[in-house]
Amino acid sequence: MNPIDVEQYLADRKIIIDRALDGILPLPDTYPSSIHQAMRYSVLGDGKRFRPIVALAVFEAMRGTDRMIMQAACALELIHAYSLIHDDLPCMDDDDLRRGKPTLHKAFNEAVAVLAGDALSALAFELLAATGRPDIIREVARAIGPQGMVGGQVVDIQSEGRPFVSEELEYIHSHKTGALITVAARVGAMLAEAGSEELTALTCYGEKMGLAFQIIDDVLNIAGKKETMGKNAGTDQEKRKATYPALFGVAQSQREAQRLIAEAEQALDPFGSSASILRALADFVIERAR
Ligand code: GRG
Repeated sequence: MNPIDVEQYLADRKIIIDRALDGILPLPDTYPSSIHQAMRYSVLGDGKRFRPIVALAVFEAMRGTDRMIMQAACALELIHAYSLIHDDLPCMDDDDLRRGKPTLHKAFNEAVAVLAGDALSALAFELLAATGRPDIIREVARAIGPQGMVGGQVVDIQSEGRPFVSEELEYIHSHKTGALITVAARVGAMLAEAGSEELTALTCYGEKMGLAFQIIDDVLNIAGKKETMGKNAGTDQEKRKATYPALFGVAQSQREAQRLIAEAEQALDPFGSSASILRALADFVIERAR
């Protein structure tokens, strides 16, 4: 079998997802236009679309046929964009650069940024409702709520500038970032009607890969280039954030991410060659420079 060109795969998928997102987001001149312009500013353009790509790739590996998959995948990207907007606000990480351009509150203002996040969340759940699957709506709501993404962000903010232990760090990373990547894998599997053993294996894949994703995000914040990443580097150290490199150093953090990715790929063993693209996505997580 030919080796997978994962960069090409991601680029091809991004085009398809962006076309769908463009159709889903209200036109920029829809009244009140400032909020619709803000939503489009944050969602469209740069960004890897990793979460919807994971959902689509799992769905295809499980030979899913439900035509609502694209709506569900796009809902995950809207939620991700919402989390980035709020994460960048002055009351959170206070960043001025995201996806190679000024953060939303810099380009518009803080009120519009808060409201654009709220609006993207509402639109995401409208899309999820269109799947007709209350189980999927519940899964996503739980993954991003106080026991998921919001919970991780709360502990992240509270742990700034004070000593922290590895258990706390794992909690932050697996919740603020891992939960959405895990639920992306689960949504793809659930819409494809995967069996319970398959769902368990794909959940493990998502959890390990999601944790590794944030560890590499931490490493890139130290070792990455602002121009490549489209966001500022060095900010975690400035804010004395709870990160893997702060606790273990860069080299050990990379080894930990590699170990997690090996475990994520092990979880795919039962699927054989039908999960090749899922393995390639896992490898991308530790090889990425952005
Ligand atoms: C949205 C429910 C909800 C809650 C808001 C602000 C917040 C609570 C959570 C923050 C979560 C957050 C921003 C975690 C960081 C995740 C992360 C690694 C972002 C970067 O993801 P990439 O690299 O970015 O996929 P692109 O730009 O490629 O999409």
